[in-house]
Amino acid sequence: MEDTNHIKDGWFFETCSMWSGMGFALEIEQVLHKEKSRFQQIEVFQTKNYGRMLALDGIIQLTEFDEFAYQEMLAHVPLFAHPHPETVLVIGGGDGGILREVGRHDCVTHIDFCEIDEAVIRVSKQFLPGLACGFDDPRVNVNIGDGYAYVREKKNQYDVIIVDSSDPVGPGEVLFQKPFYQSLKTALKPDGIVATQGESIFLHKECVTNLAQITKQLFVHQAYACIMVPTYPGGNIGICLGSLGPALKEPARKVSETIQEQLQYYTPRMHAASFVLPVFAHRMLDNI
Ligand code: SPM
Repeated sequence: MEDTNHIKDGWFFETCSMWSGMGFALEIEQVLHKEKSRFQQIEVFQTKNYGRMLALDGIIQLTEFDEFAYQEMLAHVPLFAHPHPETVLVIGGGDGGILREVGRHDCVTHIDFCEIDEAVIRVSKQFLPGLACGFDDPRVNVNIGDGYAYVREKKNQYDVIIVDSSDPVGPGEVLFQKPFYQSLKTALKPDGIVATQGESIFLHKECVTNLAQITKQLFVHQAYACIMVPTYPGGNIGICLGSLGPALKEPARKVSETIQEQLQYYTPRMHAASFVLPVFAHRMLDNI
């Protein structure tokens, strides 16, 4: 098997300063693709038991085994919390998984998409067709460039904005800061909702608290939802949500049978349940 920095004896090892002292490993059968784009190291592996896996700069972005949990929740929680979403912006997520989920909503008429690294889209189209099918939707308008620069030009345009970012190390750092959230707010319509990749309530307390503070300052409603994802560090990841109008913690629309039968994680009960947090999290987030 080809040698990469993160592979030893047929295992991929993920370590990161963001969850220092802890690591995660997946047994690998084959390196399917490896390239250095302008922005990052992109790798696709065939794992032994978890399908294909996409890693950026050595950090697992998704496995075919559990990607549905993250994509469904990051897309459907804000989209079902909104009573009638028509225009949607997706920033990041070059694999196309979030687009695939947004596309399930017939009421959505236009989806702007902005990804900084065209190579992630190209590689995903080649190796992850089950996610990259999101790009086949004629409502999707693809822009390659910096998401922050893109959204800064927009005013009063979107019902829902979804930010599927990598972690706040390197280029992604700006997406976890207040000026970016200010731009998201400006880009939303008066009753719009924003949902962003919100890291782990266990592992990234400072980051989660900071996002909660920012969204509390800028939005009418703010909330943090938890998602179980076995192949993310600690087995969980969160969504940070801000709303200028609708309440966030219950769906505002009926989930049609047609959509429900396509899903593997999201249900109206799971929507509400994802906001039920352990008591340490309430102590962290309730009075900031
Ligand atoms: N569409 C899938 C892209 C995934 N984007 C988020 C990846 C986060 C990876 N880091 C997880 C660390 C969790 N604390």
